[in-house]
Amino acid sequence: MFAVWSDDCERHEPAGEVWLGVWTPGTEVAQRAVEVRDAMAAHGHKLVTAPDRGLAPMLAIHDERFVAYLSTIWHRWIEAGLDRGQPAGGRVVPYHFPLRQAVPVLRDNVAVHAEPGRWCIDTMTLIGPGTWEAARAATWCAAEAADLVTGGERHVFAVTRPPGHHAGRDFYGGSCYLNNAAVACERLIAGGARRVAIIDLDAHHPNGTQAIFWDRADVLVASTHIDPGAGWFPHWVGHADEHGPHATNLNVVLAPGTADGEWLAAVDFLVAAVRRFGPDALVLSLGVDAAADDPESPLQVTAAGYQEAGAKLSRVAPTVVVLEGGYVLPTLGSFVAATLVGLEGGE
Ligand code: SP5
Ligand code: ZN
Repeated sequence: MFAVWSDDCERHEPAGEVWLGVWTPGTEVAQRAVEVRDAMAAHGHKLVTAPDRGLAPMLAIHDERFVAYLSTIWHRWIEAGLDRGQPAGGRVVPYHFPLRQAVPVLRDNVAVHAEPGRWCIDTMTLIGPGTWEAARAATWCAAEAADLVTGGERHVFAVTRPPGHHAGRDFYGGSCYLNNAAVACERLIAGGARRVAIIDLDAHHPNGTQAIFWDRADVLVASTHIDPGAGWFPHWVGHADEHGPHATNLNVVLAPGTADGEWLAAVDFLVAAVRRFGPDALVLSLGVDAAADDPESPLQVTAAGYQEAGAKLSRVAPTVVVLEGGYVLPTLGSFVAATLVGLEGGE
């Protein structure tokens, strides 16, 4: 299948994550995209470069002022001298959060160093010199993949990095800035799909994707993930009782330690719901951080499990696959490749 790629996706270097007040090494590194791209080439997939589409794909999803913030904040951070004492290049880190119950009016004229808290949900998702260019290019990959599917391809993979499923219409976090799956979904609809389903296999709940499509009757968001109630990101959201006003949101939560058998049963449940929904197209948010040795989740899924999940999805509808999480560099590419083998082989 085609694997859509952009060199710009390597330009984002998080240089760390501020977690529980400590500057820890970042997990969402540029090498992830390189590993996945190389695995695609090794498995005979056809690499194509995403063309520059400017802001149009992201503006079909994201708030204009949010996009203005993302596109300018790193330069303004540097101009304000806020990189003093930071890693080379400087990184935008929020420190103050205007919670609903604390702030009567969200004003525009705050200090540059106060702005990030308006848009960012955590302290782990830093913005540096190439972050904007990489996140923008990932939306180009997603849009190009969607248009290839609209043009008749059965399955297309977009090597989207940074990932996107934790980013909402006007917020970012969880190593995500712009929601690539949502961009692909909206492009499929623009191309004629009347109903689209998004299946998310990342170990974490897709809080951004859920929020974007919460009140949409024409988009089903179905995810299985580590139970946020068991202590895992995104903590406040992703529970089983979150269905949305049209019952087009489905969360299947999993206990720590869940392995192939139960995980695949959850995938079966999602696939059955998607079939009942009857979509014209599918977006697969493929995070492979449910892998047994992934440090970011306690799920215990094997590469064979991912391949089986791919096979279960192969006959559902024409599919855009976007990359979400997955942090074990030596095996990341093989998990993605295995899923795509299942997806194509199940036909
Ligand atoms: C796209 C995706 O998979 N995002 C994952 C976001 C979850 N991050 C939670 C981080 C919790 C602490 N991780 C410790 C690593 C320290 N570097
Ligand atoms: Zn994840």
